[in-house]
Amino acid sequence: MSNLIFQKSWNMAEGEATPESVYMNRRDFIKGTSLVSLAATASLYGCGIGPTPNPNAPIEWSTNEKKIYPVKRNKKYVLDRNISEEAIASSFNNFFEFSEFKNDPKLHAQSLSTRPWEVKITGLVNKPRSFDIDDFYRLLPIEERLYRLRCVEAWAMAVPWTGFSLKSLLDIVEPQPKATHIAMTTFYKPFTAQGQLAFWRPWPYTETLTIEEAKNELTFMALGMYGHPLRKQHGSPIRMVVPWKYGYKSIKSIVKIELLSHQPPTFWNSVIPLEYSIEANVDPKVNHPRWLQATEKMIGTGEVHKTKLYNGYEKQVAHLYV
Ligand SMILES: Nc1nc2c(c(=O)[nH]1)N[C@H]1C(S)=C(S)[C@@H](COP(=O)(O)O)O[C@H]1N2
Ligand SMILES: [Mo]
Repeated sequence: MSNLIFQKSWNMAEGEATPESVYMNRRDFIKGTSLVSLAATASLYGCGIGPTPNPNAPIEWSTNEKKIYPVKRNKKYVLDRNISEEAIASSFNNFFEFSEFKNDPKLHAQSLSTRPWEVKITGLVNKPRSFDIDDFYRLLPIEERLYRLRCVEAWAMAVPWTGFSLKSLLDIVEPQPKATHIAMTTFYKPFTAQGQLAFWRPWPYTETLTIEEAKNELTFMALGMYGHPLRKQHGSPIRMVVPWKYGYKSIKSIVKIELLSHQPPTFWNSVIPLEYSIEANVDPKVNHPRWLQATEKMIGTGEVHKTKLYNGYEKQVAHLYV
């Protein structure tokens, strides 16, 4: 990573570089820092917290991945702006399991082991089962899609994702008619992902969609990005991408998908409900208490665009909200 790129990604207005959450009371802060420094000390003394991560770690390709790339692009999904530079997208990340600062996950996430990796699908389905991550390459139609991703912090990127529609996976497990919501869960490994030592937060990270949202053609499960398997900072080996909702809905490094007959609690909504709604549809008219939503800034170029309702995906999703 050249210094130039590194600096560029940090040349953003202060508000944009503020971590997703700055709310923590003083007592929590003191408890938290002592626990985190305990972990830091433990790692200094080599207490099994893992090897020093290498930010330039090469992407590890499994046999199935080598077989499938390059993946054909689905021409249906077009962008109204240039694709963001990969070096920028992969060094400016929200991944609170590893850090609250956007330039750290590219370093710390490298210590996450992503093989073997199981994704368990449970709850109100006729055929509950566990998938090995490499099963997805064999069982599902894999394609590339260009999508815009819009963070609630008013920055955006435009990227090529490789993966499959969530609907194609749900069709295999057969949701029961009673299922109204899906709940998705990220791994819980506090000694690898030291952000999870922040015990005042409701780890593991969770997100939800209604079953109709989950089955929408746009809801995508990404295994890769920029023509290769996901880098760890982007949520390797599998993450969701919901392009008409704020980025926090696009949960990374998923280990469980559960079909439910109620709306489950979610990570950010439990932390600060007034700032992070469960629905989280991109809407230029609804301001976040800390970020005006009328415009958005592209990472890397700093280009400013007007925010579009449903992030410009109105045609595909507006019918879900009438
Ligand atoms: N497990 C997990 N998933 C997560 C997050 C996180 O902290 N943990 N951050 C979210 C937020 S706020 C955004 S904007 C996107 C960022 O994705 P990117 O780093 O690939 O750009 O991931 C989302 N998914
Ligand atoms: Mo975000």
